[in-house]
Amino acid sequence: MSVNIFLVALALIGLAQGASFGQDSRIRYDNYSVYKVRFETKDQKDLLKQLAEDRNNFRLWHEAKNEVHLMISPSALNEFEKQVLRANVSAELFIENVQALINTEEAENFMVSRDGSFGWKKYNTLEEIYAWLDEILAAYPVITEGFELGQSYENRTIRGIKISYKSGNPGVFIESNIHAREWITSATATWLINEFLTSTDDFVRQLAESHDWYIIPVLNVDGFVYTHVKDRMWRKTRQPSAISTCVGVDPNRNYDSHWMENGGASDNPCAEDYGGPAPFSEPEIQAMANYVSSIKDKINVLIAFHSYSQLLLSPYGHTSEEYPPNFDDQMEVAKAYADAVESLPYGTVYRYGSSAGILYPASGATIDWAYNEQDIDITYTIEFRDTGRYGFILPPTHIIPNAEEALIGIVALLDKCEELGYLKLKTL
Ligand code: 0X9
Ligand code: ZN
Ligand code: ZN
Repeated sequence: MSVNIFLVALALIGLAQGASFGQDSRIRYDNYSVYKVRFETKDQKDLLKQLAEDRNNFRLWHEAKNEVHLMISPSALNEFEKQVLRANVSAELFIENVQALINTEEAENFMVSRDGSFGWKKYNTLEEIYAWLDEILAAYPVITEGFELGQSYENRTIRGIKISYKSGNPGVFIESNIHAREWITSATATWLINEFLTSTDDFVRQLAESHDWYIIPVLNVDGFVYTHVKDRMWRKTRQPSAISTCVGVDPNRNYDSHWMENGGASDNPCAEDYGGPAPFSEPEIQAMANYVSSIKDKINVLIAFHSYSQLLLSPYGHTSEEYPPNFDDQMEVAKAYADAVESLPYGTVYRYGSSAGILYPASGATIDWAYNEQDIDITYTIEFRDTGRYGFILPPTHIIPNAEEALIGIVALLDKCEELGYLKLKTL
């Protein structure tokens, strides 16, 4: 009896410690700031990217042709200021304290749901998303079908949903949350699923019913869980490296298409864009590739959701020397999306172009693999809101406006695809 009480007490202490350990062991970003740095020459860019290699103090949030967004630890601010002067570039403070944004986000999530219920006024955990998915599948058994891509490195199931109102529809595939910290992507994907099933708007019903949808709300499940329990700013997968203490691979550099070419990925396991020890080294990406291959004849359009910077990016990622044969069509399609989004009262502006053309070489990405190796002629990366004010920690009040933009954008994109002849059935 007393032994039992002792054991119960021990268990309770263990639980309490576990809980506080879980809390306290979260990686914090107190007084980490984010600067937007504009540059002109390659030397300036190289100097800045070299800074970012000191991973304890600098982290690259975003990179484009003429600017980088750098997160900087408080202790490295002096060094940063020195380098900015030395390189003669201009730096603008965007976020003063990353931890403050994370705290606000956490408080907002908690205020909206103390009970772990699902919704779009907050960001949901993987558990909440999967529980909601189960409800949706149960509520719409005829139109929907759940499927599994496979297991992640940490043995989580990667789940997807197919929505099909009738046979003979063109197929649209949506990949979401391949990058762990890009929470707005799964929030948007789940909102779209809900709209496709419940909306009473004619134009949404028309869109939903005339396409077959294959949607993966969270592809990088391990990384996503890790951003919720440990490090809000995590990007990669969670598979350890055999040659380094650094963990994870950039899953959007891991596909077997021009893998590691042209500096489009790093061979350093500590880098945020590490391509992995081999193509398809990540079980999540192998699973995704197997699934897409198995249904590629049914897929007309593939869209990968990312954040942030409000861009539509088309192939190629591995080179800007060459452009795909249907590049002009892709630009028309992108323009349709951008124009539609801008016409909403929010007035949000999206820019577009090829990935390597307007951003940087990025090889082994989903959309390039789908385009180059799977004969899917319209593939897009969409980088959602915002342009840096909040970056990855976009307040939940943006979820619905962002999702409305995605919806109207996708309507316009698919209308243009239809007009240009991209929605014909591939196998007859
Ligand atoms: O670098 C990436 O993987 C994407 N940007 S993000 O900030 N979300 O990490 C852009 C990928 C676009 N490039 C290709 N599709 N090749
Ligand atoms: Zn090649
Ligand atoms: Zn991304």
